Amino acid sequence: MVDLFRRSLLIATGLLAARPLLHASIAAEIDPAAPLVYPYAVPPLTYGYNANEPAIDTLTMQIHHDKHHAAYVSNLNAALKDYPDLQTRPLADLIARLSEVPDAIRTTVRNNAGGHANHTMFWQILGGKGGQPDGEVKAAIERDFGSFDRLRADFNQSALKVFGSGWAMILVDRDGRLSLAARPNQDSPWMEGKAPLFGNDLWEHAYYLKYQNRRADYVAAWWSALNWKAIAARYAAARAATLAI
Ligand code: MN3
Repeated sequence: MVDLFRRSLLIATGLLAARPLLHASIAAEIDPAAPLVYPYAVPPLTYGYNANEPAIDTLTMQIHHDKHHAAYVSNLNAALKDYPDLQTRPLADLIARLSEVPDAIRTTVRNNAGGHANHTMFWQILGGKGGQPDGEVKAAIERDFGSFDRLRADFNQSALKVFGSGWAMILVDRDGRLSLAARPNQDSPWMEGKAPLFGNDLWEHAYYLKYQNRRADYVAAWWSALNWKAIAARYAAARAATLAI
């Protein structure tokens, strides 16, 4: 059944033909303070599709980045096409002021702008080798959670409690304080004016090809692909109130 599912998914997404493992245009570096503006675009990965192996398999990365994220971006751009006033708002501002988005497109913007925000963050904080944070992030974790092991255990427990699709995240406030949060669907903490430091995508599309129903295995393995340098850059941007998404 899994093979059939995998094959039909490959055909449906046009990935059956062999594809190179590396993205055609890998960005040199991440600027966590660069605002996302209309027309929105899927940010290129700063690492290869295979960089998160074995925690996240190459095919999942290809479909997730090139198809799922691209769909959020395409839907968002289409929704905003006839709303020039909204087009001038950077993404974090757009979703922080959802009440100002007309009824006709508000749900579409919530889901797809949230999806764009969440996935942009997600690609930024992956592509690393896991391990443990150091410097200011390590100090903040030890102050607010007691230890890195405690944060990881609490985060994983929160991730397993998310019913259906959603996200587990660590938020960071202006004072650098960290807190654990979970959000359903593609809701983003920016919708409440809160900044995500890092988070994990718990939609089945993020792990089903490799893990099927074993979300706990995915959640445990995911830490080995984290890029603590990128997370430290996000932390510094949050402290400077320049974190863009
Ligand atoms: Mn996703």
